[in-house]
Amino acid sequence: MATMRLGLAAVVCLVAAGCGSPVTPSPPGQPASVVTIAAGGDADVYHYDPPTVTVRLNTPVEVHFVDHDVVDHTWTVFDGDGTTVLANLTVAKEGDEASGSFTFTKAGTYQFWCTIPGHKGFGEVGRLTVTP
Ligand SMILES: [Cu+2]
Repeated sequence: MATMRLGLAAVVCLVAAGCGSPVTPSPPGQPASVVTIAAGGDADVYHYDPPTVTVRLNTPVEVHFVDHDVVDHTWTVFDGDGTTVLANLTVAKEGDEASGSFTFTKAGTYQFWCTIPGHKGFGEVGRLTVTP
């Protein structure tokens, strides 16, 4: 019973916020089921950390999007033509966090960018890969 409780606590901790670590990048190229993406920060306001994310086809992924500076940001995943939104999270101030569970049903590579005017042009873009 104690082992079950410990296991449940670990799962809750993972889902909650990465246990105190603001950024939990998945190993490059490895599909992740829980992803923390940061916007802004000391080095550059208009960037994502990590800028690339890999997830598995038809498998829910829990995304935590955290704002590390004082302006709004969005994490918006677009289909290839750039007009269809596949996923969207918005944060409004430093320390703000938005979370959502998304299931991507088509394998491929997608772009995400911040839809706040000007931010994409400053380089706030990234890439999401959905692997079979
Ligand atoms: Cu932004």
